[in-house]
Amino acid sequence: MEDKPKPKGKEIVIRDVTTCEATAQMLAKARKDDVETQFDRAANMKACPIGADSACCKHCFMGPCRLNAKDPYGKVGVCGASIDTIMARNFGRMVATGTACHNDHGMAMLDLFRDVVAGKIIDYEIKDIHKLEEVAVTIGIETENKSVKELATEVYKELEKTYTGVEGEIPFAKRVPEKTLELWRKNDMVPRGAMREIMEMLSRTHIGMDQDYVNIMKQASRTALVDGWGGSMVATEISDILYGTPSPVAVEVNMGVLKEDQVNIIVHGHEPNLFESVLASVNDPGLIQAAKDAGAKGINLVGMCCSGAEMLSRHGVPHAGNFSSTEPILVTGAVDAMAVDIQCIQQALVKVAECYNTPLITTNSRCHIEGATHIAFDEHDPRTCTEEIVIKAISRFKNRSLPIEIPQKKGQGVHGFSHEYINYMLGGTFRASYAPLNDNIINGRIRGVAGVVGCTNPRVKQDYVHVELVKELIKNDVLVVQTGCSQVALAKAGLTTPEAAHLAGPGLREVCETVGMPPVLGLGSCVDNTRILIACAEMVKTGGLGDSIADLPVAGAAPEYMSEKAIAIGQYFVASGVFTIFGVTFPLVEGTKFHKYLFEEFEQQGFGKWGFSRDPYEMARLMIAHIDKKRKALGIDKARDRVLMDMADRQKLDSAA
Ligand code: XCC
Ligand code: SF4
Repeated sequence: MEDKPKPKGKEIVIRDVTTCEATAQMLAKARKDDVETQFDRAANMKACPIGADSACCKHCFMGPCRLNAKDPYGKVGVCGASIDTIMARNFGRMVATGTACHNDHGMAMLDLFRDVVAGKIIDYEIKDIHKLEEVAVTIGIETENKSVKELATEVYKELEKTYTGVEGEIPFAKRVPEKTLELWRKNDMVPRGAMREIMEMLSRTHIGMDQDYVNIMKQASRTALVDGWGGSMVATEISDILYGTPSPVAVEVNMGVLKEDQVNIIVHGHEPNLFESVLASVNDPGLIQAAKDAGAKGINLVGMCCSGAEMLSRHGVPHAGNFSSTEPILVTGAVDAMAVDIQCIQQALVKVAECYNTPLITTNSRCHIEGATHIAFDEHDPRTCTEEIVIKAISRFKNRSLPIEIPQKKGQGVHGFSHEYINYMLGGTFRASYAPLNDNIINGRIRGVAGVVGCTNPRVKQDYVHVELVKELIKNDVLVVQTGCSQVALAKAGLTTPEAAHLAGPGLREVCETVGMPPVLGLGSCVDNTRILIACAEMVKTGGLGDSIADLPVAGAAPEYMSEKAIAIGQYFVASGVFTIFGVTFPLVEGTKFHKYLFEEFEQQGFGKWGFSRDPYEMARLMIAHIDKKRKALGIDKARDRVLMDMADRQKLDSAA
């Protein structure tokens, strides 16, 4: 094959680039097959050092200008822009792009919802009326004596303001704890509407506009907040209303979920709409028969990345792996079709898929890829597209000619912990509430809560930082909540099982064993990070842990992030009051005013703050230190000391015996 993406240049040492055994096995096969992946490209593409420091600006053509990270204040851009202005503008634009992606996704969900409610779409329906009512109540809509259609129409109209609002506050601002909201109001940071905030962010970063990094970051925060408390939250809530709120379900993960004797279809991307419809198609008796006629035992539907994480949480659909495994899985030769929608779809998939005769099918009008097969997906007639996908996969199965190698790696875990479910889990159906969680934090059995989320990135060893960080946190009695590719890393490592409680510290273990829950709770995709925000708001509301999100003993991390969406998520957590630490690299020059602002001064103003480390143990140490600082401020550090002393006493007794 002429176009084969042959690995060029430096050869990778496979065990240095991933701890995922299935991915490692496929990287070895890829080498044999002469096929290149992101790991090879990363090894041979030195990251641009100036870009990595965010020390360059190409916002106008008097430049592009590049400053010197070693002497950041030694010069300015042609227009006079300082290093702090340049870094803040770049940061603001990253937040705007990430926020745009999540809002674009949320808006697509809302479009679908509107047409379902209006009866223009019949392939989807409102599945979770209880959730619809709950959402209505939180945004101030009366639910009494209204039909589902009336209520849904009102909810739609109100939530639409998340995107189109030009003044006032976005609807879900009503969910924000009063004191946190007051702080935003004081700082002019309450989002009005996503389109407005993203537009203003882009405008303010144009040449000759906002040139004060503090003021630029105010708008960056407002833009990020319209992601977390806006578009992403709408995406999560509407998906729950249409497809059902997740509840715990046992699911298989890793490449071993592929089946040699079945037609394997992978769906990869972010919007659940495509995936839900493919799920309906693979259960179509006619198509199942067609698969059997082609010699297959059946059709095996598998997810990857974020829409995969949603389907795993909602319906127990098996999940084959995270972002960095999307090329390696094609190397199995067992994938009969990969259908993608939007976000995190690497262009390189086209060539790898070609090497193994796998149809790579784009479906969304916003994401075509040169060389891929495009089959347009339309929610008004979804099955036309998804049936064609299945037919293409069956035909590929029938004509399989290359050897197949499926890594026999498969693990089971429990996923699907919505923020609602946390109520029941700890409180029981009898007294569903967050009080037991708060109590266990106050009495010190649970030291605090950490969100560990985000991507994988070939610049660091795949899954390694996620897994080591989470292990370290639970060992220290920190309950971990997860989403996205990070959740899949931990699922593959076996930490999303109740049995993993034995890896937790004594306090957390006791809670997990009593309730029968894993010490690591998977909440779904990246837009479902909003479940963490809501859980934080519930913890504040329940009482005993301060009166703003910034008071909570919680912390967040995206240890292997790669996308601008992750930057937007990080900023909305920071602006909401959470200490958030990133790995890999951080786009700024250390020792500058901007650096100090993000890493220290934000917190002094009552927000959260940013942190950075590449080392999982150092990350854990910083997160735990922060949690302990918050415990101390709340005056609950004593309770925790007592627990520790009890343990120490017990050990003393043990050794004396
Ligand atoms: Fe993409 Fe969402 Fe990152 Fe994974 S975690 S690499 S953004 S798929 Ni969302
Ligand atoms: Fe250079 Fe200023 Fe133009 Fe940026 S905006 S490229 S710093 S002149």
